[in-house]
Amino acid sequence: MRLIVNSGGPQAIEEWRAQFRIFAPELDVVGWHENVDPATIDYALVWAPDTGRLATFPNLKLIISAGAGVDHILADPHLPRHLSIARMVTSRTQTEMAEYVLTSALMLTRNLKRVVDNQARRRWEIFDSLRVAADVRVGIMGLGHLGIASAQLLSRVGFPVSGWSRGASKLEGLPSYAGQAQFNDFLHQTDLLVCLLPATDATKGILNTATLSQLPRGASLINAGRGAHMVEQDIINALDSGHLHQAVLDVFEHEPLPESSPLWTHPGIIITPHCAAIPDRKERARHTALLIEANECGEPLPNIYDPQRGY
Ligand code: NDP
Ligand code: OXD
Repeated sequence: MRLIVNSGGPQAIEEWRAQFRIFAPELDVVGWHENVDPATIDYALVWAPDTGRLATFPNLKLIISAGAGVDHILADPHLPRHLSIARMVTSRTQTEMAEYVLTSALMLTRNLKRVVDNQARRRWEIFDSLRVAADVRVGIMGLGHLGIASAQLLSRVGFPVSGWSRGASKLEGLPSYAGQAQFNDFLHQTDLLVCLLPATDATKGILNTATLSQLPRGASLINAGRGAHMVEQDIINALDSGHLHQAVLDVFEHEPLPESSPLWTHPGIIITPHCAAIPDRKERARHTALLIEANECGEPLPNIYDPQRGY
């Protein structure tokens, strides 16, 4: 059985092979850059495949996303639509994301960006009043694997947490809101908005002026969903007007974020380079091996992209 891997570039292929030797020694692992007979490919583990390449594998059985999102795969207009796409969501992905959101929430709560900027200017500034987690109501957009894990961790630390999703919530013991009808009610009671939505037609540009203006003045934002969720100029305008206090942004419309982007130098923005949750190759090889084994046995696979829902 043969797996083709497009994740981490040619320099990563030897590590992928080493990991698969542990978790699926029978698998023949080839790199995306290698010249192989397309008819011999059974499985593909991919991040952003070149347009049309997946369609050249006539015997492909399953596409496995190297990440939790699939937007980078769906972007291919020649994608073989009859094939299932498995999303890479592991317990490690959930832990990494939850800890990213917690770290960011605490940085925003304690105004750490301002402290670090002050250090660069040798400025000793004491803030009048300190906030603690219990003072900051966190609202999480998207209550899937990552939203729920983040909600649970933040809640354990003392943040009052609520969530918003498309359908009925799975947030046990915490307030939640559903659908467009309850969106504004959700925003009105949110001091720190966290976006962990998938990129779909319905969520594109959702972090815009209309949404942000429903938050209480002085609220903050964390976006670790996708860059496509943000109207970047609307976020800058909300920060400049003081309606939004600060933002931690991990994902961007164009990645890497271009050097010319005004987001880099905005005093109210902390930028991280799309690194909120990246399980290591060992974890992803282990998960991929389990998926392939289950698929070969005809068992149902977890976290399959649903084209009807769009995520
Ligand atoms: P899931 O599919 O498990 O959950 C998605 C959640 O979003 C669900 O609660 C769903 O609602 C909700 N949702 C979808 N569409 C809408 C809508 N139109 N309105 C309201 N709610 C909506 O996804 P994951 O938690 O596994 O991942 C979420 C996203 O996180 C990924 O798609 C990816 O973009 C991003 N990500 C970012 C990473 C990073 O490093 N920055 C790493 C990994 C993922 P319902 O519960 O009703 O279905
Ligand atoms: C993912 C990501 O989708 O890293 O896993 O963004």
